[in-house]
Amino acid sequence: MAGRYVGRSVLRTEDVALTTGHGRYTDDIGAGGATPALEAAFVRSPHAHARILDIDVTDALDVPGVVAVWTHEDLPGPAALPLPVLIPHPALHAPRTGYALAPHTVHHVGEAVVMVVAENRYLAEDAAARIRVEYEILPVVVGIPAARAAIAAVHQDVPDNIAAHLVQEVGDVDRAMAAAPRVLELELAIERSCSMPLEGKAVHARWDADDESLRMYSSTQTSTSVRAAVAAKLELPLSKVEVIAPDVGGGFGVKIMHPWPEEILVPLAARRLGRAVKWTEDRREHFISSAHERGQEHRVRVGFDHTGRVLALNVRFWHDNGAFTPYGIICPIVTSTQLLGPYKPGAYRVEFTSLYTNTVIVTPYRGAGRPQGVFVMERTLDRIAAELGLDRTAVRRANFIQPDEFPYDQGLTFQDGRPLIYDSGNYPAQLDQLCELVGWDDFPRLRAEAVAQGRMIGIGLGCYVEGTGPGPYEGAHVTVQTDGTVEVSVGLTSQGQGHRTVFAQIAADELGVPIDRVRVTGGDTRRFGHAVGTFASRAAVMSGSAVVLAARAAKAKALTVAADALECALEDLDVVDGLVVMAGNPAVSMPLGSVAVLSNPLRYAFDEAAKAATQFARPADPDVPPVPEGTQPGLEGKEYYSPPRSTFASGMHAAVVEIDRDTSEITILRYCVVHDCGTLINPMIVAGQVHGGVAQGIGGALYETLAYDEHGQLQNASLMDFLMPYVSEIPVLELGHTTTPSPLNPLGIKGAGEAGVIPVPAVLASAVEDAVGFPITAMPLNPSLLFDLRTRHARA
Ligand code: MCN
Repeated sequence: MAGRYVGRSVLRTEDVALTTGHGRYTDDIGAGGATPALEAAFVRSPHAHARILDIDVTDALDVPGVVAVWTHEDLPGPAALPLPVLIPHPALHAPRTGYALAPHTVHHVGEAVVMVVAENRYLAEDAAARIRVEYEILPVVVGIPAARAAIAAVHQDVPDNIAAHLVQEVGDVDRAMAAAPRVLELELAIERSCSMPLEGKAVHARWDADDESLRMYSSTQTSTSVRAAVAAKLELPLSKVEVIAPDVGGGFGVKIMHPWPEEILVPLAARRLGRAVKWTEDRREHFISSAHERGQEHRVRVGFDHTGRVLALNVRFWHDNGAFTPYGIICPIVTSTQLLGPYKPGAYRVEFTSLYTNTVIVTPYRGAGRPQGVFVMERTLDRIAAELGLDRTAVRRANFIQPDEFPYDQGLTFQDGRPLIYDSGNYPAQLDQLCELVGWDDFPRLRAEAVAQGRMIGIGLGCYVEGTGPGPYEGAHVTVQTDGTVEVSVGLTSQGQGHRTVFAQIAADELGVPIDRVRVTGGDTRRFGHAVGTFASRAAVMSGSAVVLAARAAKAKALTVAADALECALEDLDVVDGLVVMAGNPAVSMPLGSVAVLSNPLRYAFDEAAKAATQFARPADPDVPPVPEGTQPGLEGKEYYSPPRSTFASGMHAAVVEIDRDTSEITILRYCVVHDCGTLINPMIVAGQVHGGVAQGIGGALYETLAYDEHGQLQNASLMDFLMPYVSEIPVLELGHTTTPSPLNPLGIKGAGEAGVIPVPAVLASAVEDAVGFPITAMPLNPSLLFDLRTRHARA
C-alpha cells in the first residue's frame, strides 16, 4: 500500500537535531530554577553473593557538599519493598526480585547498597568511596552448569536454583520420534550478551512542594510504566507524577518497564530534599547493574525422513536468568514458542528450566529469546541437510508452512495464554528471493574458484519469524489546530526508531494534509497518559494503527463540521492538501484550520481566525450551536487500538564468509536479507532498522562476550575490554522485501525493529561451518576459538 507518504522513504525529521548535537537527553535537562540539580552516586556490591553485616557511612557524611546518604533502612514504606515481578507466569514458581537498595544480602556484583546525594557527582563519588560495607562472602553460582548442579543456592530458599520450569507439547513427540527413519542429537549453546546504548540509563526528578507533584525525566522506553511504578513506590496519585522521556540514546530492551532502583531513589530524593536530583549511569554501571540476555544451553533430538522433513522435534533447554526474575520468564518463553520459525514439524516438545545465577539480571534484549531459538532450529536443519547430503535450502523447503495455510496455528501457547497463530506470510517466495539475491545456486562455482586460490569461503542462511506488535493497547490523539497544523500525541517513546517521521506520514495520509503540517510528540505522560511502551517491535503496529484510527476520527469530524458549514452532503467532501473540498466542485472548499475554528465553541470571541473562518460558513448566528448538533467541540480524534493477537513478521538472511587459513579471522564478504514486515510505512527507516539489527547481531555472534570469572566478577566491564564491532566490521547490507500485509490491523503493518538481529548467530554459524567443514555448535565465535576448533578438528 502506498499513499502520498506511507510507503515512501520520507527523510527522518529527527535527524538534523540528533546529528548536529542538538538532541536533548535526560542528562541535558536543567534543574528548572537557579539552583543546580543535586547528583546521586551509588555504592554497589563488589561481591557476587554476600551478606551485609554492617554499613558505616560516617566518613561520607563528613564530605562537604554531601546532603544525604541512605541505605535500605532509610527507605520509607513501599520504596523499601521488593521490586515487582512485571510479567508473572504460572510456571514461575519461585519468583525473586531485588530491592531499590539491598537490605541484607547482595546477589550479584553491581547491586546498589547505598545512595549518596551531593552537590555534584564528583563529591557524591568521593563520599561513596568513603563508605565501608562489611560483607560475609557467600558461595557463588556462575553459569548454567553450576546452577544446574546446585553447587550453591543463589537464594537460600530456592536450593535447586530453579525459578521456573515449563513444558509444551504439540502432537505425540515420542511416538513420532520412534517412527522417524532418522534421528539426530545436538547440543547447542549461546552465551550472554547485552545491549550497549550510546546513552546509559539516566533519571532527573523535581518535586513541586506547592502542588505536591513530581516531574521526572527518564531515559526510558516506557514513560507510563515508570510513572506507575514511581507513583506506587512514592505513594502518590498518578495525576501527581509526570514522566517525560526526552531524546533517548538507544534502549534495545534494557530501558523497558522495569522500575530500575535509580528510577525510584532519585525521585524519592528530590521529594525529600526539595531539590532537583539527577543520576546518569556510567559505562561500568551499565555493564554490572543493568541487564544482560541470551545465555542458554540446548539439547535437541530430532527425527526426520529422507527429504529432510522434521517429523519430531524435542528441545530441552536451560536459561540463565541471573539473580532475579523481574521479567518472569518472558525470554525463554519466546525462545520456546518462536523456535519453530517458518516451519511445521510433525510433533514438537519443548521443555525449559530457568535458573538463578549470581550475575546481572536478564531483561529482553533486542530479539528477546529469538536469536537462541533460531540458532537451535537452523543449526538443526543444517545438520539434517549434512546428514542427508541435501542442499540446506531443500531442507527448509521441505518444512515450510505454505502460503495457503494461513492463519497457521502452531498449537503453542504464548506468555499471555493465547494461542500462537501466524497471520500471514509467503516463506517459499522469500527463500526464492534470498537465493537469487545472494546467488545461492552459483556459490559452488565461487567456492571452487576460491579453493583454487587457496582461500576458504562458506555460505550460510537462516530463517525466522517474529511475533511483533503485541497488545494490549496503544493510543493516539490527533488534533487539528486552528492554523491548520496537526498535532499527534502518542504515549510510547522513541529511542531512535524515527517514530516522529512515520506517525506523521500516517497522519498526513489519513487526514489529507501535507506532512510538514504534522507534529508528533511521544513519551510524555503530560500529553498522553495511557500507553504500554516501545518494545517487542510494536510501535508501528500498535501506535501506527492508533494514529490511523484517531486521524480517521478527526477527519470524519472535520467533514461533518464542514458539511454543515458549507451546506452540502458529507459524502461529497474530502480533505485534499489540507483543504476540505467538494468532489467535482473544488470552488466549494474550506481550509482544515477553518474547520478547526468552527469546531471551537469560542469561535465568535475575539479571534481573527474565527472571522476568517466564518467567511466560508453561513452568517454567524448566536443562536446556532457552534458545532453541528451531536458533535463535540474541538477538531480532534483520540482512539486506542487493541489487536486480537501479535502479527508475524519474517525474514531470511544469507552470508558469505571467508576464514583466514592462518589466523582463523572471520570476514563477512556479503550479507543479504529478505525481510517481510507487511506494509512498509517508511522503507528507508525499515532498512535502517534492519542494518542496525544486523550490526548488533554481528557484534553478538563474533565479538561481544560477557566474561564472568568463577567469583561472579565481570572481567570485561568496560568498552576497553568488551569488543564491539566498528563500522569496518559491518558489511554493506543487501536488502530485499517480500510484502504479505497483516490482516490484523488497518494498514497491514508488521513490526521491523528487532528483525535484523534475530538470525545472525545462526547465519554466521552456518556460513563458518560451510567454510571449515565441521559443526559449529556454540556462539559467539571469535578467531581464537575458531583457531582452537580447527586445530582440534585437524588432529581428530
Ligand atoms: N516501520 C515501518 N514499517 C513497518 C514496520 C516498522 O516503517 N512495516 C518503522 C516504524 O515506524 C519505526 C521503525 O520502523 O519507525 C521500527 O518499528 P517497530 O518494528 O514498530 O519497532 P518499535 O518502533 O516498536 O521499536 C522497538 C524495537 C525494539 S523492540 C528494539 S530492542 C530496538 C529497535 O526497535 N531498539 C532500538 N530499534 C532500535 N533502534 C534504535 N535506533 N534504538 C533502539 O534502542
